[in-house]
Amino acid sequence: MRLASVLTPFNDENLALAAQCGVEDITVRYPGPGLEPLRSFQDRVAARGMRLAAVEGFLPIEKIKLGRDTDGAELAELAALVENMGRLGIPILCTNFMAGTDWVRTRLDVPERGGATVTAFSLSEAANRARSLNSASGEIDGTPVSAAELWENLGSLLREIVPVAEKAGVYLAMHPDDPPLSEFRGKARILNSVDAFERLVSLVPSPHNGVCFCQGSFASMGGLDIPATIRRLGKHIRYVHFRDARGDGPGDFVETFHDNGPTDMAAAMRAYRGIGFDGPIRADHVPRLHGEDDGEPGYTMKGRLFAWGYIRGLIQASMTPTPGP
Ligand SMILES: [Mn+2]
Repeated sequence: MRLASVLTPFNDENLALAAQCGVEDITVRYPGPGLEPLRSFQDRVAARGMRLAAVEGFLPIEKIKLGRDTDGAELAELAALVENMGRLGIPILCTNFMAGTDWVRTRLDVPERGGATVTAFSLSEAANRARSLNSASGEIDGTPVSAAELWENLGSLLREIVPVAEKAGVYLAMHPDDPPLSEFRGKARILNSVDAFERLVSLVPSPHNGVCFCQGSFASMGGLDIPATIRRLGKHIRYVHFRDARGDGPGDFVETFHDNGPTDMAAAMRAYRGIGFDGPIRADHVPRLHGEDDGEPGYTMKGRLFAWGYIRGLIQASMTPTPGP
């Protein structure tokens, strides 16, 4: 397993901090069309002795999700991205299939340990206060879409893009809906359960049609045994977002420090090792710490420093067999 991170902002200071703290793999948000923007990121990451391992976020697939890519422009751009990643040896493209939003929260300032703040979601508050974070479009448009339509659009996409990914040597990793609701503001959500992920990988069976195991999103589905779920999805897991959430299911949860939630994170790490997972495991959303009041919720840097150390410790501990009684 390789300790991974996104850097926000992606700059020389944060690249240096990552390299110093033992981060091995870096994720970048989609920088736009063409080989050169990716190559430029890759060169800066490689100069610090790390690997550019994944692209995620801001992908050109918003029309595809809604079945409106009538001229195929988005599909062509996505295929070009996959091919360029293949040329550069960037192994993982993390996608999601949330239509009209990216991740959504209703609060951005819930107190966690020592006054650090985290994000939370409450369905009862969502009518007025929902904010879509990290969204390419920014706004939640009002066009309804059904689950059947989304599955159809997803199947169409995978039938086109999985062969491109196979040829390029790139692994697609689908992120769960966050929150993993069945519907949000008139738009169905379909990647909201373990069954849904088994359906996803069966649509176009291939090692290149895989799963991003966003542990916090699975935790907020409610009632799941996380290590058992990791074992159930097993070989399909290509990429891990490591975090935790506390609450009563997808309509009411709050994020936590990586070491302060309900999930047995050490057991989760042993489960990844047990399934033979050897890919990037990325520190996902982090609390906002003292002095970071203006930072992007979930994506400030001080909490990430803490998360890197904690995750690196768990990775190393997972290599050692648990002593017997
Ligand atoms: Mn995630």
